[in-house]
Amino acid sequence: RKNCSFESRITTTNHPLTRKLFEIMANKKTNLCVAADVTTTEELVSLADKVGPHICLLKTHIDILTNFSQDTIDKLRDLAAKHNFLLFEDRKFGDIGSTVANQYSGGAYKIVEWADLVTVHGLPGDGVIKGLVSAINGRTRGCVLVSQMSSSGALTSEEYVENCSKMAENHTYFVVGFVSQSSKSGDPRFILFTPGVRLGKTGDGLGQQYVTPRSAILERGADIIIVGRGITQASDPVAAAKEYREEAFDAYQERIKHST
Ligand code: UP6
Repeated sequence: RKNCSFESRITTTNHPLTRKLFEIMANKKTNLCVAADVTTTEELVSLADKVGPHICLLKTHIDILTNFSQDTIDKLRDLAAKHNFLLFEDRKFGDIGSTVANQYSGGAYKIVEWADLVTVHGLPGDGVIKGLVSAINGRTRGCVLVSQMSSSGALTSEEYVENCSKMAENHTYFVVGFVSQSSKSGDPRFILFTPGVRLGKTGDGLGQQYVTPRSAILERGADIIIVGRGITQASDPVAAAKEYREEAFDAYQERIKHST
């Protein structure tokens, strides 16, 4: 799977968002996802507009904003259309199906109304996926299963990772891929998203563990790198986004070249 180009993987799936993401990555020539972990709407919107040209995906933690409102969402959606990227809410749903259905569609954030993709833990079993799907109401949506975490001491064992792969195979109409540190599934339709990526640092003192973009892509099999503070806390976030984007796309090109 690692050997194939993003273009060639489009036809391996019927999932409209997987196809869309492969298309954006191939056309825009970027496999960078920025983790926009900032705490005000103004910072989030400004960051999204600035890094927009360099990303395929904007990952949010919408619940860390101090001033969330419908305006936040209107602006994010406008920017997603303007720069051609998808919105990815890192909610990490992890409860019974009935509860996640309410968390997805209701509350203050109404995530289902604006996020193309959301993250979900496989821990509860596949009722978590069925619960999310029950709340979609005809919208084009997808989820990414968090099968392995980047943090030190994570409880995501090999067996857990395997079981998440099986869960994904049973729900290909909704699952787009995995947030993981290694590629276990050989199925080319699944996209591997890898966080814990940063240049010049190995950790953050709170359990996060970092590898470089090259290592994530060439050694771990990442398709998309997720970069937060390496970009948001850089003195020049746009220059940093360009740097991560180039290093990640070069590594991807190297990977597909070696295989053909
Ligand atoms: N994230 C991880 N590791 C995981 C899953 N998700 O770091 O296993 C998320 C975090 C954060 C981002 O919630 O939003 O990816 C990483 O941010 P950083 O680059 O600033 O460490």
